[in-house]
Amino acid sequence: MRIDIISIFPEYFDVLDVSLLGKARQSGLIDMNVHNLRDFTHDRHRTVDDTPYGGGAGMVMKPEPWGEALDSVLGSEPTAVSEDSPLVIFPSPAGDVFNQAMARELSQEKSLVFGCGRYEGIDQRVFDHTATRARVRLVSLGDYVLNGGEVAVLAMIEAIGRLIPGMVGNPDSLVEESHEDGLLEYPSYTKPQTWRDLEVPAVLRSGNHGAVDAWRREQQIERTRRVRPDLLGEA
Ligand code: 6GU
Repeated sequence: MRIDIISIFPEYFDVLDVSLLGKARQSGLIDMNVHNLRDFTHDRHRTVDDTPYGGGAGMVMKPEPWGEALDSVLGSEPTAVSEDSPLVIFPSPAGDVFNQAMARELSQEKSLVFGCGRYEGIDQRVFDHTATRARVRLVSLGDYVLNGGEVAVLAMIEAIGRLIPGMVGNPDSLVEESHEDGLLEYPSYTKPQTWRDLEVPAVLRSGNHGAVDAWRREQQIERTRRVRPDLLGEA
């Protein structure tokens, strides 16, 4: 998968060199390219924002640097938008909420472009123009406000990257985790059997695989009912 990221803080993405994703980059499974939006400005101050038309608080990101940055990533010749067009994702609290199903969907893409906004947002025409030559989605991490899209994109790339075939050592570990079956994960235990007077549940030491599976399922349902009843309808 090719991933391009456009941001005024490319340093945010240095952490993607470590851990599992770092290995995926070294092995060529993920080809990631971070672009500094300010490299697409032409004034001495490398200006990327300006005051909003219509007034109001804060600053808005100017369209010109975004246009040039996206031209450089997508190519500047006009092309018809199709299923095969790159997918450009703009992280935004106004977008569709990111979840495991979306991560799985996005892990199938050949090319993802992330455009990280800051300040009060990006000039609307950047979205409108990009939609004439690529597929465009606004995606939110949840109902709270971050200062910019960078941290949201890090979370999305980690969730997407680990679903790319060849990424996680044991594919079973992907199946048995929270959200994959619409339920939260069951509690896990390892040795020692007693720790600070706390015992590992007897059923897990019984050797009865049917009983273990039933107990785990029950725990998943109970935990989901308690913490995330909204998920139970879907599962
Ligand atoms: Cl994707 N961006 C920003 N700026 N804030 C957010 C978000 C995204 N998701 C939740 N809050």
